[in-house]
Amino acid sequence: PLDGGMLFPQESSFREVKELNGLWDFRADGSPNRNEGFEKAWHKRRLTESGPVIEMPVPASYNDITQDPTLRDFIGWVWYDREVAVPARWISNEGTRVVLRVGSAHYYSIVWVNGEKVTEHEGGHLPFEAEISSLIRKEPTKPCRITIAVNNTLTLETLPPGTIQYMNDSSRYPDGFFVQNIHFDFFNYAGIHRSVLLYTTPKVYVDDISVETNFMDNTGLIRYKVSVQGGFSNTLNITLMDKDGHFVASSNGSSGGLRVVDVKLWWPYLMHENPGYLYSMKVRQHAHRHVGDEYTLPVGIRTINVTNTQFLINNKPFYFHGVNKHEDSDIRGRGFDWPLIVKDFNLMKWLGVNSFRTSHYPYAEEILQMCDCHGIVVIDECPGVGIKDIRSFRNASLSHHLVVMDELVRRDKNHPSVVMWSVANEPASEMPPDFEHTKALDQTRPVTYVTITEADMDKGGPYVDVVCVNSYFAWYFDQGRLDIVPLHLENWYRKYQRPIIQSEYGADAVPGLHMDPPMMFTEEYQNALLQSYHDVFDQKRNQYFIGELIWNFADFMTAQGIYRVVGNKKGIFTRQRQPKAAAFLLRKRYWRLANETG
Ligand code: BDP
Repeated sequence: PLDGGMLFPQESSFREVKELNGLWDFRADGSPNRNEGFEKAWHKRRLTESGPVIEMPVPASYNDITQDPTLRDFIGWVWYDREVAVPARWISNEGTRVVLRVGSAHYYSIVWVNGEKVTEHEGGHLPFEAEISSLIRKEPTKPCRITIAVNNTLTLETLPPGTIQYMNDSSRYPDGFFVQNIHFDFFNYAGIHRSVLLYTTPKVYVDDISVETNFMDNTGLIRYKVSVQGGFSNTLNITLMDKDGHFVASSNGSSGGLRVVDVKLWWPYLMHENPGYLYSMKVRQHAHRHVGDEYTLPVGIRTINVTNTQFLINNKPFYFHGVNKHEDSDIRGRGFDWPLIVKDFNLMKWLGVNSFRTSHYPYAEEILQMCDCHGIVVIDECPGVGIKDIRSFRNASLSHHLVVMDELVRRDKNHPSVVMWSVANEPASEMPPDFEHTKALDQTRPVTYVTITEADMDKGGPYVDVVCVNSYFAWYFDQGRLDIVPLHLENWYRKYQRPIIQSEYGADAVPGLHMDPPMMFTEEYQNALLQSYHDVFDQKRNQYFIGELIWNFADFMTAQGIYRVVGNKKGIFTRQRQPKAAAFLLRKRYWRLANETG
């Protein structure tokens, strides 16, 4: 089990947040053994003192920021550093706890403050933090120096996994030549991808909150658990307010229940005229001889249930019509970017999307918060992608996979928008991943994994609550032959007598390429392929078939290869978020589905 909670940093009368985004000093360690930074202890001084630096924006992937191809394709340690002025009141007040938090960095990170190591963390896409109160009080008058070293090397133990192959044949390769082998289809962007923050809490603080919700007739029920750390808390008051700030219910103690009369349920957008209804649960603790603390958690009251044939939200059948996404865009790579996030939400609403899957890793918390508010339903996926080597998965990555699921559930458990966990995408199908662990972590949500189309090989289906299947008929198989689509889909949907989501299907289209009759890579072919799948979906809807998620919302960057023309072009929007013809087809379909399925 993990040590402590991971509540999203929040400002209140008792807490402050200071963003450290902007320009950091940066250097990639290009030394032959990629280890000069540690040998020369770059963290002991400002990075400018150990050699040349460049400016690097945080948050952003570093890969596409410069004109240097070696930085784009760099593998190894990169170093970031900056100084920050810490407010005097944080230092002088011994009752203030100061925490340094990194929203995510890819892949392995080590963090120092004033030359002292404060934490290290394995894995991208999830936050990590360290309390630094005593360190900043050691040298109260000096600015505080933060150094972060990040290594993007993928191994058989990382998620996603990867291997590095050295080419020793000196007649064919220069000295030290190596290639990285990966089995996932997106660029291995690296760097500090989400905000770096300093935040404060009182010494005795609300460390974690968990809620589970239910309802009966008109009464909602919230069961909560609160953990307080740092000392003894005298009293814990819980107050629930509605959207307008009116009092609804209250309770005391570290666990208990709140009854909500005339409950307003959290509904997905398009199912109800008030989608995404959120209550505010204010948790206040009063500690003996210390300042109190307060944290307010948005809470949506809803239930999720899966029957043999249906996915139920608040006991009503829910049909997923949505997209798969990536955190990906020009220049910033996987770096957090508000304009992009808001644009994507606007595009999803324009399309009539009611759901998406966080393919193939956890997305920023701010995105989930927006989904909570807007009533957009999320399938929350862990970075278990590209697991093709069965032996390595069983031995090495499996234990790491469990920790990543722990971290994912800890971070996202309270989001009403998150309705299902996805433990892996297309793992070697002979070796389905461990579902029981995730089930034990969260009994309130179904668990799935995403399988590929070889129907007879799939072994995971029987274990999951919902079967998610990716198919690329008439694309990777039987190229150009749309007439085979119905037969193959039929084989798949017949296999399991349980709810099925078509979790991926699609075709690359190079925007502006036209041909009629349609040929592969044209906008016409993308449309025709989608249409041939839709015809089958429409026949299957209401008999096990509970959803369709297009691959992909937008074009995205990948490694270079003969299958990819500057990235994957299966987007219905370009990487710059302009529509291809398929976006209009989808838009028509999704709004029709919205009217038919409620
Ligand atoms: C699927 C993968 C996805 C790829 C897609 C494709 O899940 O990550 O991008 O194929 O090939 O199998 O476009």
